[in-house]
Amino acid sequence: MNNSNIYELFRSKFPANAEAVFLEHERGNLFYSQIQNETGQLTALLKQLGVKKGDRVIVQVDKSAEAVLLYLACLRAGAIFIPLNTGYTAKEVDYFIDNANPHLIVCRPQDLDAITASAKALNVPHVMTLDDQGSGSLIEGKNNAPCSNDIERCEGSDVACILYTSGTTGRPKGAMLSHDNLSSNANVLHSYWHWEDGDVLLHALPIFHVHGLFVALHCALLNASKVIFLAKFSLPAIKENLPHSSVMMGVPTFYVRLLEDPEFNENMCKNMRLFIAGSAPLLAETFKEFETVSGHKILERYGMTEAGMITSNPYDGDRVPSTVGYALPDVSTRVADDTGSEVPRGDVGILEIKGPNVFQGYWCMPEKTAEEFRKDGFFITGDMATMDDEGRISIVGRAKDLVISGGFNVYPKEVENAIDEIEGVKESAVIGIQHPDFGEGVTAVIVKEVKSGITEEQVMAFLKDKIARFKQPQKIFFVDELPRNTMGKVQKKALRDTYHGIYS
Ligand code: MCA
Ligand code: AMP
Repeated sequence: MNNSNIYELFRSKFPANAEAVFLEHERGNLFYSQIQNETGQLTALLKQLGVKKGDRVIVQVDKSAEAVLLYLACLRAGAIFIPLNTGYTAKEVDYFIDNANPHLIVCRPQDLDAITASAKALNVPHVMTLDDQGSGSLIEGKNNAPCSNDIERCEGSDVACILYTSGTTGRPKGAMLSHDNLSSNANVLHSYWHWEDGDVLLHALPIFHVHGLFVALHCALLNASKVIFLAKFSLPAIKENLPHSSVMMGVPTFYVRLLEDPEFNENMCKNMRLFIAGSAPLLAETFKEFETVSGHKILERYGMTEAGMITSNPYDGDRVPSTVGYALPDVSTRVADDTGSEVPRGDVGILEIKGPNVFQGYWCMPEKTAEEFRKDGFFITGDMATMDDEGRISIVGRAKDLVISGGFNVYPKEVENAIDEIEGVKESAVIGIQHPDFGEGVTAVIVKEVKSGITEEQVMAFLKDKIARFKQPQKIFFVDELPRNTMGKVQKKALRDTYHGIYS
């Protein structure tokens, strides 16, 4: 019987050459030939700690080669890996710990006290640390552990990872992704984007979301490619490394920032084969300007946490700005009305999808899962789209109330709930307004209680420890009342029209 553990797939592609570099990072190189032993020791450590197949491991750490090894070791052990955005506050992390009920939490040393207190309160058996230099109690434990040869036997439908995504109710949901969800998507992207021998990936994304963790790293692993692994996006580091790279993946903000740099030029891209963008809409003007300056047409693709990648512009055919291309092989898509019936080609509807990439449901939330699937198995993405006669898809809006800032999702309800808790606030509405750098800027419109003298500074001070920095409003406006329709629902479109242009 085959083992569907995705680690087995990666292992089958490790190159024979002992000198082949996997991650080139700021402290040196991690070689492909080291992965099996390094993850073997981590797997043994996980077992010593009592982590069994299906147990959850929450990981909120800075980006490092060791963090990638920990991810691979969790896969190998059959544990369920749960990466968390390092921007989340202790209060937000408490929710995830409570919801996921992990056996182990790996955190940054500076968060150890807070996490230990939460772990104690929520009966989590183990907390370990890992810092951005690759040190911590996790690594000490690993160095003292034997090297396991095991790769846990998994069914394709076994859950490999849970990634939290917030919802319109403001309560984050854990999307369960199986080994088959991940491997089917990785195989498709590897071939769709024509990965070649010798490709080098420039990696500047965080590794706690689908884009940086799955799309980027899985493609590189399947190709046995070298990854230039930057701790974060920084223009000087990107400019220095672009000439030695052939593939880069980024959120639109990466491309906007590159274009603002007067030194960025075509020569820097001379070895580049492919620039890929996603996680948020890429403006047509960014696509065109980038082509003029670099000579490259950015390949835009579309996806979401619940399904990995769903559509892509073609590698060989036309890459058309403001479109996200075609459904990937094996993925079925339809643009539907609110009953799930397909609308005529060219009409706007909600994009629904089905395929081996689509997740297994939300962790411990069967009713939420049921709400988002049609009876025939199609998942309702909440994105508004059109499809032309050839099947080319454009994302034209969102039916869900969501703001995307620099590629990070912010659910207005979550921010509104936090603001509404503040004494002196009667109610609030949070909207996304076009922003030159982040795509959308989180913007709050607040109605004070009568006689309240609450200020912008007080609101920001209150939010500081409540919600992650990227969710906090970039601008706040106080108004006498919010615009409402006859049903009493806040008219966010009217608010977006009112504040349009405030960031330009
Ligand atoms: C940082 N800040 C932000 C953001 N990032 N504020 C709003 N939105 C953000 N995205 C805050 C910082 O905390 C800082 O606050 C201030 O903004 C300025 O920081 P700056 O140095 O300019 O930002 P940065 O650190 O350079 O980060 C910008 C970034 C980063 C490089 C665009 O946000 C990023 O790497 N985004 C990628 C997100 C991503 O991977 N998304 C994929 C999700 P202060 O000054 O107060 O300290 S997966 C997904 O969506 C689906 C599946 C898909 O299709 O891929
Ligand atoms: P997440 O929940 O972080 O996985 O974000 C997924 C959402 O990001 C999708 O539902 C879309 O709204 C948005 N998204 C991702 N890629 C694109 C794209 N290329 N164009 C427009 N929106 C996108």
